[in-house]
Amino acid sequence: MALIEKEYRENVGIITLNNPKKKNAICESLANELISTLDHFLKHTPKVVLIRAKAGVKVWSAGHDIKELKGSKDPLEYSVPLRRLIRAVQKYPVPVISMIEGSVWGGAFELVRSTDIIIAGSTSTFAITPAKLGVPYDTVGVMNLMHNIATPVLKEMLFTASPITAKRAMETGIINYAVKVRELEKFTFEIIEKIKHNAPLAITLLKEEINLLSSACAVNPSEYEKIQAGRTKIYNSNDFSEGIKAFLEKRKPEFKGN
Ligand code: LCV
Ligand code: LCV
Repeated sequence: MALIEKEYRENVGIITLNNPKKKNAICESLANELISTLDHFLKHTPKVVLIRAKAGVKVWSAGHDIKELKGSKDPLEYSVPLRRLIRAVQKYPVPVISMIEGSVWGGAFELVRSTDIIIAGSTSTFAITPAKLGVPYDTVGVMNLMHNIATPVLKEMLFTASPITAKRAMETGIINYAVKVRELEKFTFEIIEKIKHNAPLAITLLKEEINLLSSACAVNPSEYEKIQAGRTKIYNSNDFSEGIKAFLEKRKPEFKGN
C-alpha cells in the first residue's frame, strides 16, 4: 500500500505523506518511497518539489518510526533510512519545499529542516525528541539542526523535547513563514511560482554551494571518535531501551542514567 501520493504538475513534483494510521511516522518503507519518488521526478526535470501531508492532518509526521528503533543498534548511523532520505533531500538538484500542517516530531523535524524552504500553518508545532526517548543523536543530525537555529533555542528544544509553535519557529528563523492554515496552500504555490521562473542552473548551483559551505567544519578526529564512543555507550544503554519500551507501553520512561 503506498504510503505517499505523488503528482507532477507544471514542473512541480508534489509528494503527499499519507500513512494516517501511523501518523506519517518515517518507517523504512516510507523513507524508501520518498527517495524513489524524488528520483522518479528527476525524469521530468522539475523546477521545484513540494513535500506536504493531507490537508487537515493533526500530525504532519510523528517522526522516526519508534517501532523500528532497537536497543543496542545505532538508530542514526549513515545508512539508516532516515539518514538516506535526508541526504537525498539535501543533495536534490532543485529546491525542496516543505508545506506543514499539523505537528512535526523528532526525525521529521530534521527532515523538514533539511528541506530548503519551510512554510507552516500557524497552528503547527515542531519538536525534536532524542532526550525524550534517550536517543544518542548523531553529529550529522545535530549539524543539520544547528543550521541557523540560534544555539540557545536549539538547546531549549533538544533539552526540553517540547514542541514550539510555528509563530516561535518563524520568529527565531527556524521556518520561513507561519500563515493561516486556510491560506497555506495558496501562499506556498505563490512562492513556488516565483522560483519556477528563475534560472534553474543558477538555483541548483546556489543550493549546492549553501549545503557545502554550511556543512563545512573542521573536527579533531580524536574528539570525533570520543563522541562516537559516547554514542555507542548510549545506544547500548538501559536508558535507550527504556525510552523505546516506555513509548510502546504508553507510559512515561524512567531514565536512570545508565
Ligand atoms: C511509531 C507511532 C509513532 C512513532 N513511531 O495518536 O528525534 S528522535 O531522536 O527522537 C527520533 C528517534 C524520532 O524521531 O523519534 C520519534 C519521535 N516522535 C515522537 O516523540 C512522537 C510520538 N508520537 C506521539 O507523541 C503521538 O503519537 C502524537 C502526538 C504524534 C499523536 O498522538 P495521537 O494521540 O493523535 P497516538 O499516540 O494514539 O498514535 C496513533 C498510533 O500511531 C503510533 C502510536 O503508537 C499509535 O499506535 P497504536 O494505534 O498501535 O497504539 N505512533 C505514533 N507515533 N513515532 N508509531
Ligand atoms: C545595467 C541597468 C541596471 C543594471 N545594469 O528604471 O546578484 S546578481 O548575480 O544578479 C548580479 C549579477 C547583479 O547584481 O545583477 C544585477 C541585478 N539587478 C537587478 O536585477 C535590478 C535590475 N534593474 C531593475 O530592476 C530596474 O532598473 C530598477 C527596479 C532598479 C529601477 O527601475 P526603473 O524603472 O526605475 P529602469 O529599469 O528604466 O532603468 C533605468 C536604466 O538603467 C538601466 C536600465 O536598463 C535602464 O536603461 P535604459 O534607460 O537604457 O533603458 N539599468 C537598471 N539596472 N543592474 N543597467
